[in-house]
Amino acid sequence: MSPDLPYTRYLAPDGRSVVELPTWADDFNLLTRLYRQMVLTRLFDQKAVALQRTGRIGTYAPTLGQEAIGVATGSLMQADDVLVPYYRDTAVQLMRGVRMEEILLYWGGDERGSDFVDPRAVRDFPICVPIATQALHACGVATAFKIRGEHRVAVTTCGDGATSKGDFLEALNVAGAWQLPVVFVVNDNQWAISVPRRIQCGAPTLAQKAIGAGIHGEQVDGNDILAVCDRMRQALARARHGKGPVLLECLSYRLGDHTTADDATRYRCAEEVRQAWEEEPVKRLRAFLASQGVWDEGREQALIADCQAEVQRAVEAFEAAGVQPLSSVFEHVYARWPSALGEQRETLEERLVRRQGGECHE
Ligand SMILES: Cc1ncc(C[n+]2csc(CCOP(=O)(O)OP(=O)(O)O)c2C)c(N)n1
Ligand SMILES: [Mg+2]
Repeated sequence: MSPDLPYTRYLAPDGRSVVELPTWADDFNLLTRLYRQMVLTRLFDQKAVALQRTGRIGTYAPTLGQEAIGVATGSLMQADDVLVPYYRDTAVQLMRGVRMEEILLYWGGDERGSDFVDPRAVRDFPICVPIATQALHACGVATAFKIRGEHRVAVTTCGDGATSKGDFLEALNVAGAWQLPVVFVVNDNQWAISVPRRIQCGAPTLAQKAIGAGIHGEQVDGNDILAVCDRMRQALARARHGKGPVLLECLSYRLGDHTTADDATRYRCAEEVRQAWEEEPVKRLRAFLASQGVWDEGREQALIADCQAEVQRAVEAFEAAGVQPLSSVFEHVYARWPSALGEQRETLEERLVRRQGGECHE
């Protein structure tokens, strides 16, 4: 059964408006800034995949096709809100001020990549890989905001597959029971690795999972940044002003492989992917901006060159960071040292001393 939940779309895949646009959509400075950020995210994403292919970082989860969701979310959160992200969140992390070199360090297996420098991101959580557990962490953060009487929001993201997990449903439940200032952004990109959305869950929408928890849920076209911004703005305002949590299901498509360790051609057909490319978010906003006379090929080329230079600078900063000493594997794990770990560290130090040149990088 499908309850009558709202679904919002402003722009068709060709960039034409399908309903009257919100008034803020006249702000072309804002829209071109959002567009720049989407292009920057995509170029960075391509570079991250290339760095994995050449062995300079480990596994990476591409964000290709999810740029509108993350850029919209990041553009509307306030600096003192807290982001509790998952692993396909390059777009929103960049909006929060996480540096590209930090993202590369993280995927290169270096803890310094989760030690964000930018003040906007400093209280944000690191990427969460265990599926859906971050939804509960976000409820913990939101509970603290509520107890302290602060008008801040915890924003947490996850995929469609994550909504099948107990952790997600428990998080919705506690958010509803305690009316927490939390927004759940579900990136419904149609696939959970090789499992398609239609066999993940019997409900016609994922947004309706909110109903059982007594919270507000709705769907939005996740390829339409105007729609995501509009609904995200409402969701944040609602949560911030004590009116309860929101589940925003953003319908999108994972255009890339699940991660660089995956080959999606083994389980989904080329025609489906070709159709999904017709809907993709970057082209859609570009077509809208062009139709309004504020974008053209010259601006596009200049933007790409500018973003590529920014990505290149980040790659250089990443490479200049060097490799951490081996002993760093012991750091930041325990406040008080378990004795077994102390022995392991001593053994490592002895071995390093025995090797010529002292500290080595294996
Ligand atoms: C607790 C847990 N179980 C299983 C996995 C393995 N795993 C990694 S990604 C993934 C699929 C997640 O799909 P979805 O939630 O739709 O997010 P997407 O990757 O599509 O963005 C699974 C099962 C994991 N990381 N954590
Ligand atoms: Mg998915």
